[in-house]
Amino acid sequence: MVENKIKVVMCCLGPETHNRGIMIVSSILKEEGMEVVYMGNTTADNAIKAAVEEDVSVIGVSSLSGAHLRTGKHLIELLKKKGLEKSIACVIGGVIPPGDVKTLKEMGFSNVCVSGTKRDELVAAMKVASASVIA
Ligand code: B12
Repeated sequence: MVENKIKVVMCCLGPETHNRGIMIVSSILKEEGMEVVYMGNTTADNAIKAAVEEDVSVIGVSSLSGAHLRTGKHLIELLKKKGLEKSIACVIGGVIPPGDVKTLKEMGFSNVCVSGTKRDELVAAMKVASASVIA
């Protein structure tokens, strides 16, 4: 059986200057056979528009500078406002304190990948997120 290729939008939301995380994770996902729509710094609105246009199942957000709760909340709220929360899953990663992981999951993130997350765990997080959406 041919497995459908997982397609992911990768972005940083807001004025995030840390781009090593998003570049490294994007490369890993590509090496693992996923299709990555690399957006770099963008807005939540543009990330969602790209996800719809490109028909992706997961939006991956990289956040290292500490704005993950604010930008994450805005992304999830916007996705819900557009009625897309069941067809696009969100995964966030970066420098995220352990105490915020639960908050982000309660907000609606399918998974949260903190510093030091291993390659296999990153790939698994994307696969689980992608499998959770309604095509
Ligand atoms: C290098 C660096 C910089 C460089 C960035 C260079 C670049 N082009 O990326 C420069 C010098 C520009 C910089 C600037 C700043 N930095 Co800086 N920086 C760092 C440093 C030392 C390393 C970050 C890095 O590149 N890591 C490499 C990545 C690959 O490692 P990683 O995070 O472990 O990545 C894993 C996970 O995060 C996850 N992941 C990451 N993204 C994603 C996305 C998805 C979808 C998934 C699934 C997983 C995932 O997977 C990766 C693999 O396991 C960290 C300290 C640290 N040790 O983290 C501080 C750090 C991130 N910086 C910090 C700060 C405060 C700043 C500044 C605000 C400083 C200032 N006052 O100007 C500015 C940022 C301004 C802004 N608005 O963005 C703080 C952030 C504090 C916080 N989060 O609460 C840190 C933690 C330092 C500290 N201990 O205080 N920084």
